[in-house]
Amino acid sequence: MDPPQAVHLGPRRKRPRQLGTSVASTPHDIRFRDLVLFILEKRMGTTRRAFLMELARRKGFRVENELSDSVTHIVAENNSGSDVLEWLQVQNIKASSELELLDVSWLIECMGAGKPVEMTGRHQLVVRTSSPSPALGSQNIPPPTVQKISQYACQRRTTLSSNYNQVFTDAFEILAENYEFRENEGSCLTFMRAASVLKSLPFPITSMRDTEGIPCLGEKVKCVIEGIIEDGESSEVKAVLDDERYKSFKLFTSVFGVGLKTAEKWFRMGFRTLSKVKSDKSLVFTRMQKAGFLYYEDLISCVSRAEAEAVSVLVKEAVAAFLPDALVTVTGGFRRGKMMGHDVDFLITSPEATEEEEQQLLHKVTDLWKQRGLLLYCDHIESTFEKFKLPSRKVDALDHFQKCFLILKLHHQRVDGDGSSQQEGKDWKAIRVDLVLCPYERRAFALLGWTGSRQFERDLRRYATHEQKMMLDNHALYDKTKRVFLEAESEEDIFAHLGLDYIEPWERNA
Ligand code: DCT
Ligand code: MG
Repeated sequence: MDPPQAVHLGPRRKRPRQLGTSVASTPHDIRFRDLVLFILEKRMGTTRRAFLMELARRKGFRVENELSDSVTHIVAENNSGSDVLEWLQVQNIKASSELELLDVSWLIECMGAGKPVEMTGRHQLVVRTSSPSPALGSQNIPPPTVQKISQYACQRRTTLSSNYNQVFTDAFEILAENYEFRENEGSCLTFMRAASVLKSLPFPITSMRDTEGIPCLGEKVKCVIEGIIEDGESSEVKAVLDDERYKSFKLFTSVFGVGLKTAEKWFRMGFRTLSKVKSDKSLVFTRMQKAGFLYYEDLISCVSRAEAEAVSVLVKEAVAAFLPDALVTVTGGFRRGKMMGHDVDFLITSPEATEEEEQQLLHKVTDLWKQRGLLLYCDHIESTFEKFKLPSRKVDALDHFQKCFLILKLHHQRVDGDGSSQQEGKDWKAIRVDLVLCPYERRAFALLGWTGSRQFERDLRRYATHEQKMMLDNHALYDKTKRVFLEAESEEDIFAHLGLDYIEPWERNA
């Protein structure tokens, strides 16, 4: 997880109210010239309309202030097709047969994708029949339901670029982390779910009214939202950031190999700084913690995308040296489009390898790096995978695939044309790398499981259990009603088995 940032809106800021009006005049380049949008204010409200207009323009859409003949798409919220036609009639405007009447869900999906998405039946507004309107085509599709935000992250699209509620989500993540440090699992989950749902909202919350109808926002959460709206900051979050225990746990768990148990122990022993911990003669450190201290500075400075790509080249070369047909895929945050990560995760699988070749691959790869002096830390976990084991019931269970947790030495890239030597002394950076190896026929489950985010994974499993009577983990999907394992060649197959719309990796940043 990325370290959450301090929440601060400055002293007693007034509610940011006139959202659209102040910014709507900024010119934007039009990228999609075939579409001319008009957003209906009726039942949507001025603020939300202004916000959506500005957002769409920023994403390269042409959006008209007034309805005119050039408009090709009308976007409405909480209106049926008949409502929109009635409104057009009152305005004395005749709807041409080319005019598309769409629910706001279409626009929101376009915003997520950064381009126009396909218009399907669930987006198109239908006209109540009795007087069939040839203008609107598709008569067989059911009327659009008002788009409800799902309580499951796997039914929401959460991209990185559009968190309009970061001031709230940062606050929730700090509170969740504090509850995690205090081993209060329930409250931790409450705030993580709240953060996750707000990350997917297509508008910023500016008043308590905006929270109506949004799932996962209980009383405790709403209290924090209210505090931030009114005071610009949360007093609870401030107290946590000042709390001795929180600060110590945050510091101690920033060391690779230090979990809650160790942090608790060091805190109880009265330690408050890492230098005091390191110099204490009575403490015994694990091999992992020793490496954690040794490469501390490198490991807390996050891995950039460029570094992840350089590591990817190293991994692909090494794997190909032993199993040329193996597929190597970057998973985790980088597959979801993140620019920074705390490590680089890889999934490796081979269609042709024998069981023995497969079992030896990761060992051969790490031996090669050891010979080349690139292996700073290595922990192999052997496979405990069994073909017919039912998927785990635990939402956070670790999988049974063979894997290794590594720290690799990544040499800095030479800058062309720059005659001077690299920075004084050290010309490399220590990078955390996870390699996971799975049987070829399980690659879709492993890929889905290792792509994350954690909240997305938790909700996929929760959804499978509670909505479909199925069991899902990183190895398999089991249908409890039919008592069969469902096979999958791709992530799309798994979503389809679960009856879910496909969510792209970059939309899984829940
Ligand atoms: N994962 C999981 N359950 C776990 C650990 C990991 O489902 N107990 C999945 C979810 C994300 C993926 O594996 C990679 O995990 P991390 O590297 O911890 O997360 P990340 O999303 O890649 O984020 P970061 O940028 O911090 O590495
Ligand atoms: Mg990762």
